[in-house]
Amino acid sequence: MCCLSKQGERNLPIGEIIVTCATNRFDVWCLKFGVIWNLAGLNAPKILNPKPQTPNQESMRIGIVCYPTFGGSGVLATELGKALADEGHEVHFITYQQPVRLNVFNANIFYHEVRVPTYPLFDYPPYEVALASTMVDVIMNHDLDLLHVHYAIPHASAAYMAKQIVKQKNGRNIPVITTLHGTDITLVGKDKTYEPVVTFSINESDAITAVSQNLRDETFKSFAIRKEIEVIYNFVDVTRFNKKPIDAFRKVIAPHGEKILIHASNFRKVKRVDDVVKIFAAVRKEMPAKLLMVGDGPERPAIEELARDLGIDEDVRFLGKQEQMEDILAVSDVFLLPSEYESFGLAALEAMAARAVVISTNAGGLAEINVQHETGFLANVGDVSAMSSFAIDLLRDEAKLEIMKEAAYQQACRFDIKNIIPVYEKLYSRFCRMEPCK
Ligand code: GMT
Repeated sequence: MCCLSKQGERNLPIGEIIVTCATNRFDVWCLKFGVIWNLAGLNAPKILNPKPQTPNQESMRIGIVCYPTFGGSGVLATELGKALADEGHEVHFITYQQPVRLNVFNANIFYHEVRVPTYPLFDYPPYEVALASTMVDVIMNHDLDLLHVHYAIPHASAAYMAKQIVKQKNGRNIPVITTLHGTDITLVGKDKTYEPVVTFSINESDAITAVSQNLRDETFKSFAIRKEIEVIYNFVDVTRFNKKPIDAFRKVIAPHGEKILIHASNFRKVKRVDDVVKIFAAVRKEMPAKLLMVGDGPERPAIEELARDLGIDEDVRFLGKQEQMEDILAVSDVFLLPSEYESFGLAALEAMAARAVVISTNAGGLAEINVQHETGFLANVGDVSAMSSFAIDLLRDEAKLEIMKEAAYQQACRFDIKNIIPVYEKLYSRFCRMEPCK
């Protein structure tokens, strides 16, 4: 069985052992019986999957389509796939690039890259056509039981096309599950240019899920959806994020014991990152503090300039895109998320699992996870003054900060991966029964 089928890799069968070498990273990794050897330097083998991977009777072959980037939908889809593989299901990721969180070896995980050939005639290479064709190839050659697509555009319509092709080719009816994540509905999907295709392909999905009650309601408001939309909340692996702070790291960031505030996003307008900087400037006036800015995106240059204009740039650190969020969150006291809209706010949930108190807006589904005055604080969009006051009062009161950190953690536990994966499995098996499951 091969795992990663990315360009530039070689699968070398040696007797019964299959060794896969990937040369697309800094290090050369070799996989041997589920053990990774880092040939570039580390001596000790890293056992990545302690759980036995014996497929259970209900095991399914699941295709997952998502954006492979740092966006919330891609992160969630990847974590879902990894967890399903741990449960013994065979998971096939179909994306144009290896998903950022797909950083482990698991014999049940396969990766299929969507290649989009260019041609001088194409100003816009037809990604959706390439994606649908790759889906057909993977469904037929790996005998998938179902396709689960994350983010409607263009994944739901490409899945519809793939479904029709497979039906015509061999009479199989491959179930398609579409998970709506947020901006595919509230921003991009509503645009007249996309709306007819989005409405059609959502309606043609065998099952539709939304990541919050708010997103479900917004979808019914904006699109003529004829089917039920099930709410399956975002989840977090609490054991991964519940980490002890690394003292040395905290000292580097805040050498004099300053409070640490943090924001993480893709720095798009919808995140209102300027409000993060304004809130921090107000806090900074009252006490020594540091702000960590994780992520990158179009608003970053303007935000760096704003920090300089407000005279707080010395206390603001832009860390760029980071994979080890659990270590960064572990040293943080307050997570700021003043978004214009969040269907759910996965970044806030991860922060809560790491015991950071979330100060956010009450937009979208944020109030479904962040409980006012209990696990964190919420204010109207743009109410910088309220969010600043919440932060200042909290950071001045050490006892209250500790109580709220614990409450944030307890709330995150309700969204633990262990509680949500069985919900997806149940949904899959319902649709799997449309035709015999392997
Ligand atoms: O805006 C982002 O952070 C990216 C975006 C995505 O679709 O990749 O995130 C959306 O999906 C996440 C996972 O379901 C949600 O937790 C985010 O709230 C949602 N973002 C927005 O609604 C703006």
